[in-house]
Formats: sequence, C-alpha cells, structure tokens
Amino acid sequence: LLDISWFTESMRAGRPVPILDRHILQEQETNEAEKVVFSVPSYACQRRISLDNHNTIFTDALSLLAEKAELSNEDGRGVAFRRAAAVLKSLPRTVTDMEQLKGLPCLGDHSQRVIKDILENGVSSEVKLTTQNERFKALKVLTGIFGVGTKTADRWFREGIRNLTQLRNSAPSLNRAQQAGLEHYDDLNQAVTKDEADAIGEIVEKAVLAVSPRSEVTLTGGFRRGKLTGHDVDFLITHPEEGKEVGLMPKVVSWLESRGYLLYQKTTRNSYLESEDGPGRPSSNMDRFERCFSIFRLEKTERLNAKKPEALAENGAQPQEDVTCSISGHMQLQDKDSQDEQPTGDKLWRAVRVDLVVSPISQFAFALLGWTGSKLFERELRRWAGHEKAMSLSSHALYDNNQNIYLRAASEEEIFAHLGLEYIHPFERNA
Ligand code: DCT
Ligand code: MG
Repeated sequence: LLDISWFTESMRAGRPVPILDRHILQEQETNEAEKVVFSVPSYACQRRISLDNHNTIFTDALSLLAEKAELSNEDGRGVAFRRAAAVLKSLPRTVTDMEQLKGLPCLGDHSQRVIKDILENGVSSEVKLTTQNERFKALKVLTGIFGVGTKTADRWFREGIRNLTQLRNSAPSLNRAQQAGLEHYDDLNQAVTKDEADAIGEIVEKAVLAVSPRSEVTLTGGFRRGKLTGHDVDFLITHPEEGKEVGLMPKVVSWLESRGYLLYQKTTRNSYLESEDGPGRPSSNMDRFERCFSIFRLEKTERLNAKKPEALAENGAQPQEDVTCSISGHMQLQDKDSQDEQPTGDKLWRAVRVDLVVSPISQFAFALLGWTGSKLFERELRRWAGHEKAMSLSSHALYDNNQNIYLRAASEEEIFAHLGLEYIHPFERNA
C-alpha cells in the first residue's frame, strides 16, 4: 500500500499541502491599493490545485449549480460550472472584487453573475432557489442511493416519489445494487474517513496477497489526492508480471466474500483489447478494466485495529477473524446477529462503498493517472491531449494520432512528459 503509507507519513510529519507554483500561476500586484489581478492557464491540468481552497464561498455555489445542471441532463452547462469552480480553486487568495477576474479563463457570463451576486449579497439567489427546489431536493436524495442514476431518479420523481419513505412505500422494482443502496443508505451517505480507508486497505491487501503474493495494491481516487474524506474508497491492483493479473479479481472477491467482508459486489470483466479496440477510449467515460463495485462491511474493531493495534493487544482482544461463513452474500458472524438489530448509533459495523480495479502492469501508469482524478482534472487531461497534442488519452493507453503510435509509459511522470505538461503531484490535482 505504497500510497497509503506515503500519505500517512506526510500527514504525520505535518507537511503542508504544496502551494501554487509561480511558473504556473502568476499573481501580479497592481497599482490600485490591495487589488490583485490573477492569471491562470486555461486547462485545469496545467494548474496546481491543492485542497487549500480560498474561495469555497464561490466554488460551493458553482459546484451546486453544476450538480443542478447534471441532474437536468445539461452536461455542457455542468462542465462549464465545474471549470469555473476549478479556476477559483486555483487562486492563491479570496476574490474580493470582480475586477480581479478580468482575463481569467473559463468564467462565462453565468458564472460571473453568480460570483457577483455573492460578492454583493453574500449569497447567490440562484443557489438559494435551487436548494429550495422540490425537484432538485428529491433528485439529490434519490440519486444518493447507490445504483440510482439521474434517469431512474427522474422517472420516480415524475411518478410522485420525493423521498425514501415514499420510495419504500411505492415498492418499485429495484435491481440488486439499488436494493443494497437503499438498505445501506445512511452509511453510504456518511463520509468515509482516511482511517476507514486505511482499514479497508489492509483488508484488501490481505485478500490480494493471499490469492497472489506478488500483486500490488494502490489507493487511488480522492484519498490519493490527500483528501481526508471521500464518498468511497478506490483501489488499483496489478501484478509485476504482465498477464499474471488475469483471473485475479474473482479470487480476491471470493476471498473477501467467504470472510463476510462484502455486503454487495458486482464484477465486470476487462473488455479492453488494444489490438481490437484501438486507441482512445470507449464511447462512455468508463474504462474497461476488470472492476468490482462493492459495498464493504467494516467492523468498528477493524477500524480500531488499523489505527491502534496496540490498544487491542493491551485488552487481550483477538483480531477480527471470527467470521464463519458467507451465505448468498450475507454476513454471518458468531453471536453478532443481535447486534445487527441495534440502532445505528450502537452499530458495530458500517457499510462502505469500495471500488476495486485490476490493471495489467503495461497499463498501470495510465490506470493510476485515470483513477486518481479529480474527475475534472481527468477530463481536462483528455481535452488537452486531444485539442493541443492530437493525442488520445485513456486509462489504458496514450495514442499519438500524428505519428500513429502508442506512447508507452511506466510512470505518471512519463505520461505528463509525453503530453508536454509539467508534472502535477496527486495532491495538486484537486480541480
Ligand atoms: N473518474 C473519472 N471519470 C468518471 C468517474 C471517475 O475520471 N466519470 C476517476 C477520477 C476519480 C476516480 O475515477 C474515482 O472516482 P470517484 O470515487 O467518483 O471520485 P473521487 O475523486 O475519489 O471522489 P470521492 O473522494 O468522493 O470518492
Ligand atoms: Mg473515490
């Protein structure tokens, strides 16, 4: 778990989040007193965006409007708001005057109106109206169910369903993912902490090493970018010898399942073949690695275990290995059934969304870059590759459309170099 320990170390050392690089973002003092004019490159993948956001008052508003657009199938508008937010996230201080934004990229009329409204009135009237909007509120709740997308939520909304109680009462036909999502709704809508991610990392590593001793597990997603919480935990698994990763996922899943760690899982097979699929990426945003969407059952003792193994040892407690069997994906713990009935506050476990992805070592750098995010950073990398370099970037490969060749890479640094971009550390990919 290379990235987990690295992250923990830097957090322990109290290492500050890297600040903006002067080469990439210039800040010019103007003659007018205190007024700072900002200058920012146009692609988010050219900027260093740490978690140290000085403009949350604006970026929260723009992100909410992006969400509203996405829930209304206005994806173009959604991306425009996300790009505008990512520009403000990259600024070294809080915006206090519209004049400061002159010449900044990605700030369309609509985004500027929102910023102006907040500067003048402290809040955005559009955001206020949105948060009071029945459809927005209902769709937020309904799409908050794992397995429910905008389309399904919108259909339910049109059928008059506004909340979980109404959904449960109307008893629509739910697929297996949605049933699990509804059952574990509260847990899955509660942020996952870094400690919990580490505890799950230990379990995943144990599973992977048990079925394939030389395989490697890397924490990706938001936690690799230094976030302290997330909506799920993402892992990338590979094997140093090409081809040895084939068939790994079913073994890992059955190891986890037989020990009662999985409340839900759905595995999709790797369907990418360079020779057949060619360069670029599949029509959807999704890559085609062997992937397992899962819901983990994380024991509170396991969380404690990961954090303070000595605390357990002092009390003479045994490591959490008292799992007996798994019957049709359901957990059976010795003498634990009664605890399942206890109210949430006393519950001894929680459900956590976990994504597992297996990549062959030849594609690992691309997979790591693609799975580290943020979503906008990834989108901007692909846009940069296509528009500025005539290249096609995916989580599998990089193809040069002029030379008609694949550009190989064994590290993220090499991919940035192929793309003619300065290397951006994961901690600075928080666009
Ligand atoms: N990803 C992407 N495009 C998507 C979905 C995902 O590029 N449409 C990549 C970027 C992030 C990574 O996969 C993991 O996805 P999420 O877990 O959704 O994002 P996250 O940044 O880890 O967010 P969170 O911290 O909330 O889990
Ligand atoms: Mg994630």
